[in-house]
Amino acid sequence: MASADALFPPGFVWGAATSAYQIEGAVDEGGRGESIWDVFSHRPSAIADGSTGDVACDSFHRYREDIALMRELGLTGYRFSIAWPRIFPSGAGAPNENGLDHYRRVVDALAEADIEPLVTLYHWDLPRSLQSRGGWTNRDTAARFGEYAQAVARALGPEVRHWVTVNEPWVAAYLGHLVGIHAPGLRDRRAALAAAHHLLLAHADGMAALRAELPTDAQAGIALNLAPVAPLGDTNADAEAANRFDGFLNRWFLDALYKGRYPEDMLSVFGDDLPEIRPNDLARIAAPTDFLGVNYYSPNTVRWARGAPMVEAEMASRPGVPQTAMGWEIDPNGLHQVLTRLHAEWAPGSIRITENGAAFDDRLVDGTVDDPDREAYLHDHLLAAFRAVEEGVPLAGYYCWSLLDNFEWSYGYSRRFGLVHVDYATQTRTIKRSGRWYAGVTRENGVSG
Ligand code: IFM
Repeated sequence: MASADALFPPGFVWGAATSAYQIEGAVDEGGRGESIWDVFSHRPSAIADGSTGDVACDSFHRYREDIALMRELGLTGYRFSIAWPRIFPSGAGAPNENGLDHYRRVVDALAEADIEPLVTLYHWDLPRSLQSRGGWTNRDTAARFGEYAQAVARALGPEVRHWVTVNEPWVAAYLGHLVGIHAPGLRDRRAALAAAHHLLLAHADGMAALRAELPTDAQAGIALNLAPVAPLGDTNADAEAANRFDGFLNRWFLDALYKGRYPEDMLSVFGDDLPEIRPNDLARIAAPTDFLGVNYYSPNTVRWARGAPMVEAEMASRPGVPQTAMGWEIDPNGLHQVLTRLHAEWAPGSIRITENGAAFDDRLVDGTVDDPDREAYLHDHLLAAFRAVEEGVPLAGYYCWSLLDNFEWSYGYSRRFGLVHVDYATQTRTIKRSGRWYAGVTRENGVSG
């Protein structure tokens, strides 16, 4: 790559992200208990290709090889998650030192490689035993999460400076409890709303535990999946549906976290289906954080759909807009919109793009993967992020989703997001063309225009 003309601020973190269930495998090792994803992925027809995360990328054993790849990519940051059931195999009691030791080793290896860890505590693998007590529909699960956060912070706190409590509460609540295509596979509006509130309470309890355990210079926050929402047509019905969808996806979480209240319009949309919200809940949820994690992939276009669950809106596609292999529209401007709106309306003190990337139908041919579409996607989204930085958005880091091809939830291994290709039969890793290109970005601290 020629030298960059979109140069990011000094010290900007260039990273890649993964999550435990998507890469680790080794589900029966080190005293790990079962998670809701072990149960769900083994259900017939739950996963498109019939696969599970039992082996995944085997990163539990191959983390040193993966960290060597990170070095080749020139990463300065790595976002990964802790498997809760490795630490609390049955959800409560004493923490499992074997599980903590695994992550101590990972963090030590990252330190040797001079790569800053960003640890996510909840990336969807709730211990099965907590699900049998109601999971996220039970308010008590937030308190269990607080204990888990405390145990992990106590073990890794001196070395790990950056923490995410909960990843994408919207996805965990709605895909897991309303649409039923993620664990635990429920289809129940009240369960979904309860889960959404309790996941935010878990964030609150997690933040309190992190603050109590970590050195004062540690930084913690939450990661939200955010997107601009636009109506498909020019009718009032579509415009109102888009506003409700925006309330459901973006404003519900951001107003709670940054304004200490849920949006009035959405309180009336959800009505009596909301769970108990106690007087102090919102003040706890809005306790200050150090940064916001933004996961952005695509804008959302919606149209009014009478009777569609939750907000009477359904997703649509704009004709002629290119899409990734997920069927998600490619629109880098959406990232710029998300970042500038966040800065204007909720003003987080610091932002990290904790996920951004794309699935394409990659092919390994003669030992190489030529993926110009992913390179273009990343290039254009980085330029969009750079524009936001120039306009004053306090962006401190970017983590590409994902370091490796991995278990893409209900799609199994049929969707590839990695900078690094994984041959699942042999576990051979191959850096893709986009990975080589990203190594140039991390080296130059920027992109050329
Ligand atoms: O793979 C997921 C990740 O676990 C959470 N955010 C979106 C990614 C792509 O679907």
